[in-house]
Amino acid sequence: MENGFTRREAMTAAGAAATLGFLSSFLATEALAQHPQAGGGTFVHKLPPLPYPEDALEPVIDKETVKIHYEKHFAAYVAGLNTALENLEKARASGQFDAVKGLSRDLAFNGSGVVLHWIYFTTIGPKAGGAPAGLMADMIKRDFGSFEAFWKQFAAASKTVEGSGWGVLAWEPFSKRLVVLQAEKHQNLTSWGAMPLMVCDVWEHAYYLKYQNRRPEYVENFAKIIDWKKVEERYAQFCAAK
Ligand code: MN3
Repeated sequence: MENGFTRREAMTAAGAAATLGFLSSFLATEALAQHPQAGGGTFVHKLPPLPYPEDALEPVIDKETVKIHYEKHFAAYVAGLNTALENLEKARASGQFDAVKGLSRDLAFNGSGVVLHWIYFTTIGPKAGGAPAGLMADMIKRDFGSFEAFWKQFAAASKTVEGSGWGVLAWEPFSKRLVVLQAEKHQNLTSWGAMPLMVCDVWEHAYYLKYQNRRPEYVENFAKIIDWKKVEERYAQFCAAK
C-alpha cells in the first residue's frame, strides 16, 4: 500500500492541489487499494464493498436510496476517477496537455467524490448515533465548546450548502484542530490540508426518495447513524499528530 501511495502521488503531479495529498492517503487504504498493482502504471480504483446490508440504515435512510447511491452514484465517481487518471497518463505519454484543465477538474471532482463517499458510507452504520465518547468527545469539546454546539454548527452547515454538496467534519493538521466545512459539489469550498473525518452527503440523491425537499429532517436524523468509533478510528489512522 505504501508503494501504491508513493507511486500514485508521483503520477498525479499534474493535479498538485493539496487536496490530492489527503486524497492519496485515503486511497492508499485497504478500502480502496484492494489490488496493489505492483507492476506500476496508472492506479485503477475499485468500488469498495458496502460494509453492511443495504437495508441496515433503515429507517433513517431507506434501502432503495442506499442501493442507488452506492451502486450508481458512488460507482460512477470511481469510474470517472479512473477515466481521468487514464487520460492524464495518455497526456503524459503523448506530451499533449491541451486538455489538462478539464482533466484536472475531472480528477478533483471524481477523486473528491470517491473519497467523500467512502468516508460517508464507512462512517455511518446500524447500531450507531448519539454522542461520541473518549478521544472524539474530548476533541469536540475542546474545539467547539460542547458536542451540542458542534452538532448545531455541523447541521446548520449541512442544511445550508448551496445546491449539491456536503457537511464535513475535518482535522486540520496545520492548526491541529477539528473544523466544520461545507463542500459544494465535492471539491469546492474545501480547505486544503484539512482531512475529512465524518461527512453528511446532502446531494438530493442521498435523501430525496424518503425526505423529498426536507433536507433539514434528513440531516437531523443523520445523527442517529453516525458511528463515532469509526470517526475516532479514522482520526487515529490518518490524522493523529504526534
Ligand atoms: Mn452522494
